[in-house]
This record gives sequence, structure tokens and C-alpha cells, in this order.
Amino acid sequence: MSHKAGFVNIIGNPNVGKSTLMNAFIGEKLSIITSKAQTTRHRILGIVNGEDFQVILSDTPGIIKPAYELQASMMDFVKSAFEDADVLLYMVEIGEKELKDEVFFEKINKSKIPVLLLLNKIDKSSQEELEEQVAYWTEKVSNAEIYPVSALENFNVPEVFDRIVALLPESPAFYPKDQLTDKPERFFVNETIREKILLNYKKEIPYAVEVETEEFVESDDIIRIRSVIMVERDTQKGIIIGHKGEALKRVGVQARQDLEKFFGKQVHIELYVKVNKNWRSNLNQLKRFGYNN
Ligand code: GDP
Ligand code: K
Ligand code: MG
Repeated sequence: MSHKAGFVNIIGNPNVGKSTLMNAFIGEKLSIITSKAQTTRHRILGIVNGEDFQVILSDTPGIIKPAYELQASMMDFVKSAFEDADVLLYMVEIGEKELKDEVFFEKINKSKIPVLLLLNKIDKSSQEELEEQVAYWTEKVSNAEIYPVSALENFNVPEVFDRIVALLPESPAFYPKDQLTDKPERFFVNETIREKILLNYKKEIPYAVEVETEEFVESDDIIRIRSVIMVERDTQKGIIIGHKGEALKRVGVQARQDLEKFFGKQVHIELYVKVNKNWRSNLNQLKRFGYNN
């Protein structure tokens, strides 16, 4: 049986309905939805699995000018998901056009990645307005396929999803099919720490390591994180920690810097190392890492 998998990036100004759409895709509440602009500062990863597909979605902050810098830092943060996205969803809402940036249009029009322009909140518009807007966007983003949708009312959402799957390349799944999706921030922290481990140690170490974030507590001005790095042997624990704890400290500092940029908040991160001989084969342990729900 053929299988499709790939990365989908959702972009658009704040409050156009990106999170609502993502939740509609995923079928459960995943990201924070609010009418306040710029609430979604996190890059939240959601994964929708089917028997023969895996769609990996990210929801990013707005693309209006003040967000550009933030976006740039996010871009090098998760380069692969961004640059190697297989499908780009560009969401706008009915009535929105003044805020647009010509540079951005150009980028869209030159995109090698297929772009679906989702004209959202059509439940609020008249037929006439809808037609007028479709004409406007057809002219602006000549390169995109345009879909009028209502993320809130699920109008045309399944069709968009089917189109996404159709556009994805043939590929095995990137993440275990039963990957946890209800704690995306933790998942993201784990991936960040794992990346830093990859950067700081020789090859055999990263493969012997699993990261689990046990605590992720967010308040107004700080996020407190505690994560455990699981290794299989005592010797690996020693290597991870390093002389006077310096190696582990470096991993922590690098992870913190990235996470602060990413979350736009101060981050306090506590890392510790645990030896767990069979983490790889022990199913119960795997469950704790979120591979079962
Ligand atoms: P985001 O900032 O792009 O992630 O936008 P959100 O998903 O947080 O949505 C912002 C606001 O728009 C929320 O109040 C949503 O309920 C509302 N919204 C989203 N989609 C629709 C839609 O299709 N129709 C209507 N009427 N409201 C919507
Ligand atoms: K929002
Ligand atoms: Mg959002």
C-alpha cells in the first residue's frame, strides 16, 4: 500500500483562524484559540495520522511586519519544517487585504512548494463579497490554489485536507503513528534538547539517548522546564554530563537560548540524566515517552 507523509506550514496574520483550522484538522483542541492578536507565539506541531498518510502541521505567528523578526528566528530554528515544507497553507480572512506585504506576495508567487490560499470566515460574508475577494486573491497570488473555507464551521475543510494529502509525497511516516499530540510544547522541547545533544556529542551518544520533558510550566513571564535525558549505560551518563558537568550545562544553555527565542519568553531549564538500561525495548517506558497516545 502506498503511504504519503510530509510537512505543512500554516501561515497568515494573527486571528485569521490558523489555530481553528488546525484544530479542525486534528479534531481536538491543540493550540490556544483566542481573539487577542499574537496569542499564538508558539510553533505548535500537530500530527494527523491516517492509515496511509501522516500530515505534520505547524502553526506559526503572524506574517505582518512586526512579526518578521520573530519569524526569521523561527525560520532558522526549524528550518527543515519551513524550507522543506511540502505544502504551504496561506490563510487570509474575508475582508482582509490592506495589511498585505508585496514582498510576501512575491515570495508566495515564486514558491516552489504548492500553496493553498485559504480564504477563511466565509460564513460571515455574502456571496457577492466572496466573489469579489476570490477575484482579488486570484490576481494577487497567481501561484496559489484558492479555497474559500470556514474553519469554524468546517466548511470546505475536509476538501482542503484531502487536497493536502494528495499533494504530499510518497513517504513513510516521519513520527511514530501514535505520537503524542496533546502536549506539543513538551514534544518540541524534547526535540530541541535532542538536537543540542546531536550537536555536542559523538555519533553513538545521540542514538542511545531519549529525552522526556517532565515539567513544562508556563507563567506570564517565564517558562519552567525540567527534562530528563535517558541513557542506556553509566558510561554514557558520564559522557553526557561531562567534566564538572560542563557538557550537560552547554546543552542546557544552547537549548534554553533556542527555546527563549522560540517561545518569546524567559526559559528556565533543568536537565538531568538517568540511566535506564532498557528504555529502547521497554514498552512501558515508551508509553511514558508518549508513543502510545
Ligand atoms: P489565529 O491567530 O490565526 O490562530 O486565529 P484563531 O484560530 O485563534 O482565530 C481567531 C478568531 O477567529 C477566533 O475568535 C475564532 O473563533 C475566529 N474564527 C476562526 N475561524 C473562523 C471562521 O471560519 N469563521 C468565523 N466567523 N470565525 C472564525
Ligand atoms: K490568535
Ligand atoms: Mg493561532
